Amino acid sequence: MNKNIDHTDPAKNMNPTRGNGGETHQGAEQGGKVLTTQQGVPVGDNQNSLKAGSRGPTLLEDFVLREKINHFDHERIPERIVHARGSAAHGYFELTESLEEYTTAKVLTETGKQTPLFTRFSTVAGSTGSKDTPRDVRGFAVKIYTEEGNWDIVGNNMPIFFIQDAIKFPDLIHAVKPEPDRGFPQAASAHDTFWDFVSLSPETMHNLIWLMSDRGLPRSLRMMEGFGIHTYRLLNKEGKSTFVRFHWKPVLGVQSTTWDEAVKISGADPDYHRRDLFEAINNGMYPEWEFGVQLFTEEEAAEFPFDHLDATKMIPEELVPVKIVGKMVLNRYPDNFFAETEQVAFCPSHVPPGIDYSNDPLLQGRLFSYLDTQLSRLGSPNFAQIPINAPKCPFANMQRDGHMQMQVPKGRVAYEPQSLDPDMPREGGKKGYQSFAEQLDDNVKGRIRAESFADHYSQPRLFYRSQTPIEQAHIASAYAFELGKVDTAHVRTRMLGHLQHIDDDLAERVATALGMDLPEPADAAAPVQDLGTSKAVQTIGLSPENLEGRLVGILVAEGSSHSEVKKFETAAKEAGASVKIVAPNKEVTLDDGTRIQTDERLAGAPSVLFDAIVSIIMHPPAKKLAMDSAALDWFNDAYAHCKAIAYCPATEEHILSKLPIEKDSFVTPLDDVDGFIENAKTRLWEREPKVRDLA
Ligand code: HDD
Repeated sequence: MNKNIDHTDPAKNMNPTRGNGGETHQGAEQGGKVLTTQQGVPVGDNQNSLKAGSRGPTLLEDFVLREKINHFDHERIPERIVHARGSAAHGYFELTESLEEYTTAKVLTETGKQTPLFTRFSTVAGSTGSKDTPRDVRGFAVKIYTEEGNWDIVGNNMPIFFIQDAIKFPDLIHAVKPEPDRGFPQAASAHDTFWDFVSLSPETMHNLIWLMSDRGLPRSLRMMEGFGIHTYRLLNKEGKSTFVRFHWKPVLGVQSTTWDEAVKISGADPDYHRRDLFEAINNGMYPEWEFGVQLFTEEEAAEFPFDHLDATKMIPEELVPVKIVGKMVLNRYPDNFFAETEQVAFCPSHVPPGIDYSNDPLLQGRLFSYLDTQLSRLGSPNFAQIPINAPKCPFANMQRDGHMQMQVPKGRVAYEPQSLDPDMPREGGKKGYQSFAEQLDDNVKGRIRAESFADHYSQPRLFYRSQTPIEQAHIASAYAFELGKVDTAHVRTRMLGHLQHIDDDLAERVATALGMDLPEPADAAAPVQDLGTSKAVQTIGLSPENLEGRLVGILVAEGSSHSEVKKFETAAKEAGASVKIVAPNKEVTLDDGTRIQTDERLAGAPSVLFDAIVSIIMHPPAKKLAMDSAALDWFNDAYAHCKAIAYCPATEEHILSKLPIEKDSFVTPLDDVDGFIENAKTRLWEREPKVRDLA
């Protein structure tokens, strides 16, 4: 029979729920804050429920237990229907060049001022608990708390979208989400329903080729471009409108992983991007983007060889250069994931005066959808009162009541116009938000798609032809991989029909990799144009030649040379990289007797987590490591992913000599630190055809 525990004095008692009962509570009596219920009633014992006797039934009377469990049972809210998995950070926006000529929006006219913002990055298809590195579009949503109201730029890391009209969005998403009868695949487009839908919707071809490119596999959230995508309007003092597209350009450049790497990272660290963002900000390496605009007039737009209201078309930078006018810096990780990252509610309909919409039919549909989704996700029209969503400027209106009302409005007046209370808010007339007085044609109502939206292949062609040969090989391999997962032959055939309009070589490579013959080309709704090329759409070409934001892994073991470790660590850090020390054990003693705690054990830190690797090990441990598949994979994968490798003599003798690793210019001995640092800035893409059968 257990001895009864006196729950009224837990500090004095041995606690059976903790260890062997030897510990005592570190509670309020030791000076901490008192734990209370939601009603503020102090809780005496948070370890034991109220029972009738020590082994008797739990009593319904126990309001502490019931309140705690009840709240827990309701902790989850519905996840976002798309973009469920995301990571976010606080920061600021700063304008460097005024756009006063084009807009009245203060955030775009007052230079030098820092305006707070919150940015959430996301994958599209996966659930909230899915991995960070699927092949997918990434959401790039920025909420700027301007002094004239919140401005949400809800964009992606690609400058275009899959569809032209919002009415197709539910079908697109149903097609890419796990198939409804079987519930898989999670966070993947490589399945029949997705390719069935897109192959029947040729407008998807442009976003598809971006998705198949390295842009679908970002190395880090800090190394992605962001795009507002749609054409918006800027309105100036005179009410004149200028069309605009918004851009975010990462200071760290655009960088991606290889597909094989992304697959392995998802096993090694499903939180790869979230952790990277967290660590970068906590280490003071604040991610930064330049903010740019493409500005053009109605007359200029009329000359474009595509329709600027069509969200499946980008405006090549060669046609309208991106003017850099500001920057975004992310400098604070959220304090609480749920309260901020999960509850943040973006709506493209949140714009301050001076920024307005175009008639892009995709944008118009979005203006309805986001507000609607927040009502079901956050449960109340009062979601704007949640701290992360609330404007940071004064706000006042006659909206009242509803679930979770947090405000206590005073007075008898909750309507407008009114003449009883001079302090209540009134409409602002010319000072308020003005919509552009657009002259509408004498249009006929109908479910119509403009003729000017019909060209679905010219821009995918421009994209493909702008890539380096290795990027083209990645694209062809990605189509082959994804279509290889499609069981329905006619869907694959239909896709090959589309690819021929994009580029014959691409179509042939994919058909060969699938072992299929090319069918007749698909019917094209408009003639395919040769729009030239654009370097701005490359990935490899846009990587900066420095080590900023990269991670170098140094493998050590018992007896490793401390001075060599220091040498590489210092050189990598001086070049702007971070360094992690990896060893077979969590702690090791180096050659000078220094005992260090490593950052990672080898078994938990495969080389896919690093941008370049160094091996500094002695002969006895090297011999042992040569029999460890995790160690062999460490070198094999770094080599297969075209990374720089610096090796010591023991590594060479016991490990590299056993592996199919050629000593090319990126596999260098320890004495060439400078060479290693130089190599680590990029990848030896010429190596790739030797290690991978690309399409
Ligand atoms: Fe959307 C979320 C981006 C078209 C309906 N969308 C969502 C998020 C991003 C985008 C980044 C996540 C925001 C966050 O982090 O909370 N969506 C886009 C872009 C689009 C686009 C760039 C095209 C250019 N979306 C689009 C259409 C519809 C939606 C056409 C519906 C007609 N999107 C939603 C949504 C979501 C959403 C269902 C889910 C969660 C949310 O809104 O807040 O309403």
